[in-house]
Amino acid sequence: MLDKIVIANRGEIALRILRACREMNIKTVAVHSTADATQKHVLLADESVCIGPPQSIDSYLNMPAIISAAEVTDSMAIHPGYGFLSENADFAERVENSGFIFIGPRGETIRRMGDKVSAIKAMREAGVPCVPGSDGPLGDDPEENLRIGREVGYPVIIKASGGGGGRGMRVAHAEGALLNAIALTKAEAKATFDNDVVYLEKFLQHPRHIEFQVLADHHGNVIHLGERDCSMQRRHQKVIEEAPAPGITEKQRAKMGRVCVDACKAMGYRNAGTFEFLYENDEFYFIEMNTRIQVEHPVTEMITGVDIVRAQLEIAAGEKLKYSQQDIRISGHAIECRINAEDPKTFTPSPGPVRLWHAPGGPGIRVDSHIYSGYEVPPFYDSMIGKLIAHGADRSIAIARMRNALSEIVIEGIKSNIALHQEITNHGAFQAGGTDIHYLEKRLGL
Ligand code: MV4
Repeated sequence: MLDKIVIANRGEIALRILRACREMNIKTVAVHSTADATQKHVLLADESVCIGPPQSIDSYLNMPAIISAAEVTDSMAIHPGYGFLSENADFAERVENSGFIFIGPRGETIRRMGDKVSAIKAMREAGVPCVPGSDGPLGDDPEENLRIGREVGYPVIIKASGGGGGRGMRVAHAEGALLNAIALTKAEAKATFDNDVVYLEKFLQHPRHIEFQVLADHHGNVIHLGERDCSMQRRHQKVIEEAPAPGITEKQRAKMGRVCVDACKAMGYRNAGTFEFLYENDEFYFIEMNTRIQVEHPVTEMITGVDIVRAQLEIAAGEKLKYSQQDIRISGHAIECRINAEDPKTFTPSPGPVRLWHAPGGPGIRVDSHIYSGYEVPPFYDSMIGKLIAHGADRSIAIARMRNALSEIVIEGIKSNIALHQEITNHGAFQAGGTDIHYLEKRLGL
C-alpha cells in the first residue's frame, strides 16, 4: 500500500481524501496556500506544507511547489482531487517523472480525453455512441462545411476541441448562421485555448446530462458503478445530482455500463473516470470524459456502497479491484445538494466568517464539508463550502430526508444557497424527476 501521500487540493475534497487515507493508515501531507492554513484537513493532516500565496496560480496550480512538497516529505504519491491540476496531463507526467505516483490515469490518457476531438475519435472506435456530427475537425472549405451542416441537420453546435465543460461552444440554428458561427468559435478557441480546432455536432435541444462512473485497475479489470443524473445546473455549474438517474431501466444501465467498461479496456484506462452523455428520446450520446474524481461521487458511493476514493488509492498502489461487476448492486436512491457561499438570488459569491455552523443528521444523511464555526471562507477559490447527500430506499424517501436535512442546517455569517435547494426540492417538477438541462435556468427566469 501507499505509505504517505500529498493531497494537492483544498476544501471538502481534500478532507474527503484525508478521511480515506486515515481509514487506510496512509500518512497525509496537506499542501496549502497562505489563505488556507486553518482548513480542517490541514489541521488534521500528519504534515502540512505551505506552497504559496492565496491566488491558485501561485499555490494549487504551482507544479514545482507541489512536487517539491512531495520530495521534502518523502511522500510516495500525489492525489490531485478535482479542479486545479487534476486533469493536467503535463502535471501527471511531471509527477511520475519525478518518481511519484499520480493518483489518476496516465498522462497520455488525460491528454487524449482533454482534446475533445481525439476523445470522441477514441470513443467511436470503441463503439461508444456519439452525437451525429463532423466525425473530426472542421476544415477550411466553406462548401464542405455547409454540406456537413446540411447532412447533420439544423440546429447544429460548433465546439472547440480544446474546450469542454461548457467553454467554447456556439449554436447555429440555420444554414445562414453556420459559417459565421464556425469563424467566431475558431477565433475564440484560438485566443482561449491556443487551439483553433473546432468540430460540429447535431444540437440536442432538450437533453438530460447523465454520466457513468467507472473504476479500472492496472491489471485490466474494469467495472462501472452505474449512472448519475446531473441535469440540475445553472451556467454549467451543477446544483443537484442524483443516482440512479430517474427512468433509466436496469437494461439500459447494463448496456451503457458495458459500453463504458469496454471502452476503458480498449483505451487501457486506469483509475476512476466518468463518461458524460447527453440523453434524449431514450438514446445516449457521448460528449466528454472526465479523468478525475468528481464532486458528485458521493451519490454513487451511497447507492453502491463502494468507497471510490479508497478504490483510487488501492488502484494507484497496484492492487486489483476488490469488486467484480456482479458484486455491484444498486440500493435505493441518493441526492446531493451542493452548498455554496453565495447570494441565493443573485448567485454572487459570499465569502467571510462562518459564525455558526450546525450540520444536519439522521438516517441516510451524509455531509461532506470542511467548514466549522469560526472558519473563514476565503474569497480566492470556488464558492462551494460543502455537499449535503441524502440516501433512502427510494427517490421519494431520499427527497424527504433531503428536505428535513436542509431545514436543520444552520449557517450564520455568510449567505448560502440553502433556500434555493429548498425551493427546488419542494417543486413538483423536481419531485416527478427527469427534468432536462434547461429546467433550472428557465425556472429562475420566471
Ligand atoms: C451539447 C448540447 C446539446 N447538443 N452538445 C455543455 C457543456 C459541455 N459538456 C457540453 N454541453 C452541451 N453540449 C450537443 N450536441 C448541450 C450542452 C449543454 C449542457 C450539457 C450538459 C449539462 C449542461 C448543459 C448546459 C447547456 C448546454
